[in-house]
Amino acid sequence: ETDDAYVQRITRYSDGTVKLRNSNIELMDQDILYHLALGSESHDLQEMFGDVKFVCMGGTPKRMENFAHFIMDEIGYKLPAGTQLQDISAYSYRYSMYKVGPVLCVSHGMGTPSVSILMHEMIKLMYHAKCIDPIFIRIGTCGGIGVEGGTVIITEDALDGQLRNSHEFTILGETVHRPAKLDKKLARDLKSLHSADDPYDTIIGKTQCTNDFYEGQGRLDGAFCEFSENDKMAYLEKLRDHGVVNIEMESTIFAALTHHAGIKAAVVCVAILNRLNGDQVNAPKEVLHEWQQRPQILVARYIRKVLTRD
Ligand code: R2B
Ligand code: URA
Repeated sequence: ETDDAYVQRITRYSDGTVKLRNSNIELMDQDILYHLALGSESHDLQEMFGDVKFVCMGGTPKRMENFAHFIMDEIGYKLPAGTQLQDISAYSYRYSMYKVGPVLCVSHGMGTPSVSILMHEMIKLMYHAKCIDPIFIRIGTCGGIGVEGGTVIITEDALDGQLRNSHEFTILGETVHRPAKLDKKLARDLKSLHSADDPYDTIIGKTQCTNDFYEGQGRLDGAFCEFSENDKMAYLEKLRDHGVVNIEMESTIFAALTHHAGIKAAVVCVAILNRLNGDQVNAPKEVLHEWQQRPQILVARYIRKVLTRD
């Protein structure tokens, strides 16, 4: 049995619903998803979320609210008469979550700890709600390496700060690595939905995930910098020669936890600058806004395609 077949076997019931790799949860009389402001006893999670097929995550609450409105138009979903789109996790004051039929749109904040907490609770939500084979997609921003601003980048492999294709956890004081694997076919399917009419490129490549935006990404413009511009350029060129096309801050944890849960996942980011040309994000806000719609457009095409096929 391959590693992937093993993960599939232990993470799915025979009807395709999500099975947890933690038997403690089924023994508890209730499970509080604290950072989502939801609970397995306080809410009928199956009724609320049982039809979810796609979980789309991105950094900011506003972007995910916009995406929710956008995907509603794209899939032609109508909210029940007299209702409005509402932030389901508003009272967590942590993350925000919008549901548009089979699509859940959730903000994940910045960096590994924020995404890690959310992923635990989202995976448990999929379990409590008895969702069938959900797909998780991160739509984000990134710094390109030798890639122009506005380019859409689909992650093929997520690498950590030391270029390892895994995420390093510290659990009970011990170091544990879990593979940061994403679904290769999902990445190809997404790439195939780039249109020849799109006035920008959509590429697949390796993504480096760091724990910081400034020194951790080799920037010269943080509050501190103890390396030279030559050191920085040599490092970025080393990344590029290794096949790294972008840097962001969530891909390894996102890939590691979805893979561990047997959930198909993809990361689609837009480059908001080319790091070989500088460090500051100086594109006008209208331009940045338009760029950030590009991953959403690609993911909407994918969701539409799957929904019309099924
Ligand atoms: C991309 O953008 C954020 C930093 O500006 C971070 O969350 C990321 O991965
Ligand atoms: N997000 C990052 O993490 N880095 C960048 O350079 C841009 C966006």
